[in-house]
Amino acid sequence: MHRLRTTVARLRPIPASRSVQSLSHIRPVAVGGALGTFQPMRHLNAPVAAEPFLNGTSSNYVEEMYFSWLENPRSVHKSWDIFFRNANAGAPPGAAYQSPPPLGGLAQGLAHAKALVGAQPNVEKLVEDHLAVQSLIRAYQIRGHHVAQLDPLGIMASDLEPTPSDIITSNDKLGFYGLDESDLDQVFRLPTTTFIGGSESALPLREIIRRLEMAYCQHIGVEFMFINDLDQCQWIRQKFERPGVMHFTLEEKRTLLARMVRSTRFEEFLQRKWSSEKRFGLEGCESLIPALKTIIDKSSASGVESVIMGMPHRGRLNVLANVIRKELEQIFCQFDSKLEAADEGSGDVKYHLGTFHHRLNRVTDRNITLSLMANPSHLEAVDPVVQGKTKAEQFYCGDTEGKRVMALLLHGDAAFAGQGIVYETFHLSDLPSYTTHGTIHVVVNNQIGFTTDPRMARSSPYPTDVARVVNAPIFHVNADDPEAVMYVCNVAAEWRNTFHKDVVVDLVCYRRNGHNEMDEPMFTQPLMYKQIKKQKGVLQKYAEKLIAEGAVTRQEYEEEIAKYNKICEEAYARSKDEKILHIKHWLDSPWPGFFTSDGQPKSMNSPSTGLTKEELNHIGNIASSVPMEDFTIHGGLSRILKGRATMVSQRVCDWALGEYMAFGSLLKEGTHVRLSGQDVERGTFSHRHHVLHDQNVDKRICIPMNHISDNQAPYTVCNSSLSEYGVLGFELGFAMASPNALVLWEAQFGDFHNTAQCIIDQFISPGQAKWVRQNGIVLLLPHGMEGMGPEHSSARPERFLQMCNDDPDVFPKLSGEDFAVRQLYDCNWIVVNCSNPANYFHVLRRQILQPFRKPLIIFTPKSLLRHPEAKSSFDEMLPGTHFQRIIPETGVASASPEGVKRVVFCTGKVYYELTRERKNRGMEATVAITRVEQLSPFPFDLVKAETDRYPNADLVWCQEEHKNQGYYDYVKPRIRTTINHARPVWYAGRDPAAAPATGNKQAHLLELQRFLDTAFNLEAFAGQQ
Ligand SMILES: Cc1ncc(C[n+]2csc(CCOP(=O)(O)OP(=O)(O)O)c2C)c(N)n1
Ligand SMILES: [Mg+2]
Repeated sequence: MHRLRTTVARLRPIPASRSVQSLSHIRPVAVGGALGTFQPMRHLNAPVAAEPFLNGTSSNYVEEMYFSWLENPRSVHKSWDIFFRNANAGAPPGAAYQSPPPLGGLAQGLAHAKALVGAQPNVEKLVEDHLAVQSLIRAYQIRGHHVAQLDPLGIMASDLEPTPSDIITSNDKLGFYGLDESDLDQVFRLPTTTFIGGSESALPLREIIRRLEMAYCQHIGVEFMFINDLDQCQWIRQKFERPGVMHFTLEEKRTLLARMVRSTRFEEFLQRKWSSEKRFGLEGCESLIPALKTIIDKSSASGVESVIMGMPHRGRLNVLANVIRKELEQIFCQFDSKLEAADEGSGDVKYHLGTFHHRLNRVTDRNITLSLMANPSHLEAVDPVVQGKTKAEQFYCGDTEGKRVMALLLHGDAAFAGQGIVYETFHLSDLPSYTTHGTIHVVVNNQIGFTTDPRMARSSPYPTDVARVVNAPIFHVNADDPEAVMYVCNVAAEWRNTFHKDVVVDLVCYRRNGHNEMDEPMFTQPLMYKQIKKQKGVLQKYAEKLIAEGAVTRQEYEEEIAKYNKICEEAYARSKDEKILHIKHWLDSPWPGFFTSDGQPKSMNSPSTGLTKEELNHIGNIASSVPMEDFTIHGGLSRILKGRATMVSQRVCDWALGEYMAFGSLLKEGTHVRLSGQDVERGTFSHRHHVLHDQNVDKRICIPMNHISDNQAPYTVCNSSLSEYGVLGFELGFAMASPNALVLWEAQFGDFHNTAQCIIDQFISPGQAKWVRQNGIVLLLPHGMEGMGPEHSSARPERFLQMCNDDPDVFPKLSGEDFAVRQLYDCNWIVVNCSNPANYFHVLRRQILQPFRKPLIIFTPKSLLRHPEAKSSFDEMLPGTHFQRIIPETGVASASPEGVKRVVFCTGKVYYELTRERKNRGMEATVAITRVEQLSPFPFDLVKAETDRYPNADLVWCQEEHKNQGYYDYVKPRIRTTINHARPVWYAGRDPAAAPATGNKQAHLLELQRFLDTAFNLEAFAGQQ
């Protein structure tokens, strides 16, 4: 391990260091053979010595006071508190003691104390020495991990900062505390903040140091003293300090060896059979397998029934084989390049696929489900997805404390330190709507990232420092000591089970080969790899240890190896029979009952998404009320609710009410709805107000949506942390767990989605193609050119449209009534821009009522939220109504289509600008305006109907976005294909630009007017080709 610097401040043992400071006569002494080391002389005139009352014989009493004070300053009398405080703060001689306030009964006790302390001459040394030993113990607890032997290669020292001076690596270091060798046999009372004594309450200094070394400086380095909770610190101390904690039964050792055999021999088998295939082997960190198995066993024993795992490439196949217990032949046949793909979709490489396995845990005899999530190459991107899926599983089984479902995340050292998503995910760990009640993180710390050394890859001492932000304990362990690994994994699992908080196991190991099996590591890490070549394998080392101990015979060991080789060979033979590669076998999140047995949708119908007027009224009334007694809402909100009530009585909806109708009805029908994102509870634009706050009682809230009906599904609406990558990933994971939930993530403004680009590009857009796994997540992306400047304007529709998989050049076969549903079924995601609340309502409901799941991208409005014309009548939401992929012209122009000179196609808010302009110009009869509400999959059939309807019109695409942005590049070729290239498709919109919008309001309005002029100037394109 290489460390650039250590940020932890040096702990000063207060009285001793004080005495060092106040001592000018330092003389060189030779201690423990360290000749010439400067040692402070024992200083008997330390501040405490000058206190007149400290000259008695009552050492026990003073000690008692002192230790009580250390534990809890309030447990001793104020006068002692002041005294110890002053002494610790370095009060000058004689000044530490202050007279106590005259306090009745206590005064008596003090008088007694004074009488006692007045009698002992060397009490000041005693106090000083105990303070020194206390500091020494604390130093080991804080910094023992600095000197622990964590690196199997033993090369970490090359980059280490000097060993901390307060850890006793040689006797001369005792001087730091004002102690010397003669103190080694002196017996010291142990403070309550250590457990090294076991049943002893006092130990000789020599033994104290030995036990501290055993606890903190062997193959385990415990980093935990930054945790602010005393109980948690005490818990960890006793787990590592108690003498004899690292004891394993014969059975445990033999199981551990068998697991090491599997882990090691699996990689060897792959290497033998496919020596030129990349597999990102685990060699150098084989103890990862027993580590994970230990965590799973221990968690299973404490009631965990489902473990959801995410991990990168390193050792993934091994984890699939030996932890998840994926059939070996399924893994081996992935290496056969001649296998045909059986499923739709493009598939993925073998070290990205996920899987799901339900089995009996043999150690605990309990059933357990293990799933490994599929993931892209993008390191750590899967972290929040795992969290979201874990949360969802907890939610569906009512596991409010994480006792039954848990997340287990694996990391590489370089990625853990380097990728910001790790930090973003940690910050979700304790948020009420996002916590999974503790994740166990395991870092495969092979001290390298591809070809890059840690000293070039991070600025923190450890790759795990990021975990400190959430007070997660970090257990560093030398991965060449499988028993130490097993021990920390047991403790990690117990920690999670006890405190339900995150914990990190840092497996310090090495990478025996290059980054993959084809890479030559000597190009870049010659010395490290010279050392690695000399390194005996961990299995061999451990087997020799157990054979020497008599825990296992050589013959038994060899039989274990032969047994596993046979298992592999047999599976290999079976894998040869596989002719077809079923990606379906690699599903990580099956949705039982949702599809037919062969994975098809149960129907190809999309039922009406309308509601009865009674339902609309009922939900509308809930949306306009405060369904809780004695609940005072803000006056402004009362007005908003009153406005909603008026709308309901007038049978119209604005945007917020349309959304309410969609969510409320789905909840009533038993579908869970979860809306997450920054400030979604109120809504960025203050239109939603799904959470009402009592103006008189702190934190008292009311969520009317949860008062729709008695047996409704629960509604979750949650303001998120300020992270897009983390939160969108989380919601995607949540949506994976079940198809029976409407899961929505809303961006504050649409353009902020790009900090979550990786989730969009790697999971949402291609997820089904790569992993045959559908997902119905909804992205709400506020979008619109409203003069707000280059940011906050564009949700970048062009990017989403560019990733749609429908062919611009092929006019689809329209046969069959289910064309629209089939089109949805075939697409990778759905992109819509609704121009009215009814259509928004329908598309949200369609998302659940359709017989399959696809991601849905919705560009949502800002100013339209309050636009008087952007309202819908209840009539547009009644039974029989449905989402309109296109809203055709219904005005004067449509009545006499032959007279129409131009059809303007558009989408979203610009429709209202176009209709206003048309009215101003009196062109209702000559210009038809058609709204394309579903951009993708492109409604070829309906666009054709529109273009056929207006044979004498020219065709214009109008958008408020710049020409190189927005929708133009997507719709133009598709409209052209629709009309068989018979007519041009003209453009009216902003000119191409680098930024999405101008920062100048004046320029914004000018641009708007200019493109509206173009849209309504029937001569604008005359003479153009
Ligand atoms: C986000 C991202 N950036 C870059 C890469 C390319 N890459 C693949 S593995 C790797 C090194 C990873 O090092 P580490 O996390 O220590 O894992 P190891 O391979 O050492 O197990 C890199 C840079 C990637 N996969 N993902
Ligand atoms: Mg690494």
